[in-house]
Amino acid sequence: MKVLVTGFDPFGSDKINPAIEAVKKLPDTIKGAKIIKLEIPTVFNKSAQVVHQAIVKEQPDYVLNVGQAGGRSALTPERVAININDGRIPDNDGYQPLDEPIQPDGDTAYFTQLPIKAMAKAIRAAGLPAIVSNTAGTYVCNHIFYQVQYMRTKEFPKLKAGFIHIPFLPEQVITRPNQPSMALADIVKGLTAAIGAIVERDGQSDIKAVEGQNH
Ligand code: PCA
Repeated sequence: MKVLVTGFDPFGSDKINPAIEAVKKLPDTIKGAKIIKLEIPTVFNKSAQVVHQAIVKEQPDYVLNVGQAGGRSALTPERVAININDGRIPDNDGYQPLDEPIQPDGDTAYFTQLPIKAMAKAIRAAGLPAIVSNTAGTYVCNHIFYQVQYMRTKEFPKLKAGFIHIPFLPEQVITRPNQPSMALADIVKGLTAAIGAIVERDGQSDIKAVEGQNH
């Protein structure tokens, strides 16, 4: 089995992105699955081109895109990607779409094929906080999550794909008082546990567990 794991480069005012830092440190195999690691740009559309090329080249069974969610205190597997680009800030190429569909002929939203509840459980079993998230935002993270789902419907029907957001690193919150952070080694440990759950649940549906939220 092969899992393509991507991490974004730094964006906005940050000089570092925990996503690519953690992805680089993942083991080369997890529970027997080969892990392919790829840095992608925090750029609308270009990020999707880079991931598309890698899917064609590597033919992975799974794609897991990883991104920073500053302000979150837990690792958060994402449930749903929505068909909207709405940038709070410009991307790394200076493009700031407002309320544009990602794919005019795409579905309004796609649910992930990943076992997000099993992933959250595995992250907690590794001693780290996890929350199933119901929004990946409207910036490049939701964009890549949506684009990979769209590619799946058009070109790669056997692919299973999804997204996980991760917190800031401690050094990113030195000048951001009262913001949560997580050590890089812990993020790597949590991602490894989450990918382990993906590999273990292959061919099965997600576990039944209470992970819903009122708001
Ligand atoms: N986080 C941003 C884009 C790149 C990243 O790591 C997001 O959540 O959209």
